[in-house]
Amino acid sequence: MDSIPYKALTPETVATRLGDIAAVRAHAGPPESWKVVEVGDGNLNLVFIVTGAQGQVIVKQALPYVRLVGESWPLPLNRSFFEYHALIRQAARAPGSVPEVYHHDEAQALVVMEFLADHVILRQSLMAGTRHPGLGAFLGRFCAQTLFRGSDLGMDTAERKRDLALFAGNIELCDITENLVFTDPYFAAEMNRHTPALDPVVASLRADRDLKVAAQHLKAAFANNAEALLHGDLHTGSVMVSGDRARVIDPEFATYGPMGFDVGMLIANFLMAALALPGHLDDRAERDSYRDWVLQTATEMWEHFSAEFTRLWRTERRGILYAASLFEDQGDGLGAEQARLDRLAAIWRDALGFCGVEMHRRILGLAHIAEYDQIEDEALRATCEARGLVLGRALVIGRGSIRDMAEVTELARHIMERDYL
Ligand code: SR1
Ligand code: MG
Repeated sequence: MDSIPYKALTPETVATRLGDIAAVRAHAGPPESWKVVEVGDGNLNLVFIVTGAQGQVIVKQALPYVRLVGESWPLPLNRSFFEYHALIRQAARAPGSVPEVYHHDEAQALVVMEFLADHVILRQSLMAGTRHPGLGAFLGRFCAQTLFRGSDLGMDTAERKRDLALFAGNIELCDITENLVFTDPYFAAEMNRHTPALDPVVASLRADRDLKVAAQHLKAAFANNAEALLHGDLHTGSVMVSGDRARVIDPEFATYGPMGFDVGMLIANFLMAALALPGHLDDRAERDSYRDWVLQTATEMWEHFSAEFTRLWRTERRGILYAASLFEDQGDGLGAEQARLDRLAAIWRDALGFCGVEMHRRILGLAHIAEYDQIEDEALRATCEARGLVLGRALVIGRGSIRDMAEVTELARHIMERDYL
């Protein structure tokens, strides 16, 4: 397919167009046996499940526009190239945490990858009240391993500069994040939407000078601080789960940015899942118990991130920064520990800020989340969303003084008991 110009696949054309690719046949069997369905429910791409005599594969193909909006919003196909490069780096840095890639076709903007049998999108699971043992640990380790090993702490200067240049090409997807996450929620941008009953809270947020300034400081950090290769869109729709197994998918927004971005986005999506539970679980006792599990999972995510980051700092710090020749080699292990704590504190502070703006944009911007959108009772939805807006603001503004996840979850529990409309 490399030689022909890009053409979007359909279920009917997948077998003809991919049937000769050995890597695909090896996993799905002969194309005559394939059954193909398109299952993409994300904002951007086509996703096909190919079921053949020998097994199943996923074919993900970029469309030349934003699927959520339509052809009026063109989007470059090269996001598939960045997704492929991010996936192979994540597989090397956090083995077993992402689907295996079988084939990439740059011209056709597609990646053929492992089908994750029995897995569902975590966001769906969080609405259904399903527990996944070890999820926080998995996500914390994934973040620490991909972010540490994809940064100046783990990479030498040549590898790092080359990679930074490569991912600098993911321009339009960065532009989406810069606008949709950090700017649009804070004014009446054209594509924004929100539940009408939120109007008074929205007006007060948009008139909140400190919040707007803070959101722009966070945008500056996202745009200027190329600290590590990020997943770039690490919400609970980018995680698939089955019992105690999990994988991270969809890194097409990959870019170099601040480590706290991935971590903060994950925390935000767990907090919103907890805040939206009154719309999904009717039984009070069941809901409270599940809320505790969700908040505990977010807490464990941060704790495992922090512990794994610490382990990597002590055992794999062979990159450009904080050279052992300045610290351990001089008998100054304490200096290295001081530097580590400073770096973790900076990541934590950033993460809280990114967490807050992610909560705002999922309620006020273009791209909402199912946990809120699927609450049919509009008054209840507005009540849950208003709590999200209030918590988001508290995290952005309080990011310099909130010390740990215990304080975050305490704040969340306090806000959950109140009505802001
Ligand atoms: C126009 S794309 C909107 C959102 O969908 C993606 O999943 C990202 O989260 C992006 O911000
Ligand atoms: Mg996605």
